[in-house]
Amino acid sequence: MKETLEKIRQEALAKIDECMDMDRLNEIRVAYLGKKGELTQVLKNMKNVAPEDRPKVGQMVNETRAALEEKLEETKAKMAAKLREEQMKAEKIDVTLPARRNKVGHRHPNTIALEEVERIFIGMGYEVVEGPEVELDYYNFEALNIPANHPAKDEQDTFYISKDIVLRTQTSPVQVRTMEKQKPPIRMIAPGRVFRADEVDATHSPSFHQIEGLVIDKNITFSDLKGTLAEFAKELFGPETKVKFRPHHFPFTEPSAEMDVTCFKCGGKGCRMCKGEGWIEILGCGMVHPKVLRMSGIDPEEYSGFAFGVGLERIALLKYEIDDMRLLYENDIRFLNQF
Ligand code: 2U9
Repeated sequence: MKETLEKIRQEALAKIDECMDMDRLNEIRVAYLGKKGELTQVLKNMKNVAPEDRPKVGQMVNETRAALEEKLEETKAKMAAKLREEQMKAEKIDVTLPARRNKVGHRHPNTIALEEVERIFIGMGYEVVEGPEVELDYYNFEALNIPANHPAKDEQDTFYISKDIVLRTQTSPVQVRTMEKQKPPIRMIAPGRVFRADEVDATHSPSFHQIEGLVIDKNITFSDLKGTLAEFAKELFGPETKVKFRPHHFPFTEPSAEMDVTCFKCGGKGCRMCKGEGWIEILGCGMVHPKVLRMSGIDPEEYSGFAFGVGLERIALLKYEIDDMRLLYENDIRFLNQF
């Protein structure tokens, strides 16, 4: 028996020594230590061994098994280390390769224009306030003196979510909400996305941006409006810029006006930019209607105020001499890179 076990041991160790890969190593393990393996067979034949010899034979089998297991483990570890070494060599990283250049994005023309307008008004002591894009019909129309039968409320112009809820068509609801919450003095601008059921063309989009402003205090007059907006125009288009006000009508302001600025390209002489006019229309404005003040809980006998509204895209198109609004929404990197 001793010789048989020694033979098995020598044979198995020799095979392990010759073994070149993991699969073969596993085959050897099964052939000797597996259920039907040679060493296991020896144990099964124990019944043929004289009872007094059994403990001794059992011990010898165990020693052989331990020796084989140790050798198998050792060989397996060596193989794994070799494999890893080969892998490391194959995957060597060339740290001298230049890194890919990081593409840094930059601000959209709308964002540049918005930050410029915000800078100007913050400098004059205004707060920047935002509000919901999905609005109650009340805040978007009713509270701004736009009655039920007004053409602006037509489904042709407004996206309705339900009878009482709309996608805001102007940022004015933000001012109304502020007036309800806050006692005057109020000095604020409300920038944000607005929605109108317009077909897309070079100057229209169903979703665009506005910046509206509101000032409410005691003794605010049209002179405050003119002075403020003239200063704004100078800051935005240059110190030579002059302004002119033409009478207009808005339901939420009375009196109302539109403001033109002298063309910043030709200085007012007339050019392609201003279509030969010398003037460019830039915003709408007016003194807040007493009914609008009263509806939001502000006494028009005690307070007065002015408001204005300007299209952000209009400013971006003018300032950066872009001739088609659609370019602002396509996000073509060749276009955006220019600003
Ligand atoms: C309150 C009271 C009055 C906001 C105003 C305009 C005039 C105006 C247009 C400019 C171009 C909209 O984007 S546009 O089409 N806006 O002309 N907006 S006065 O008046 C308000 C706002 C809020 C409580």
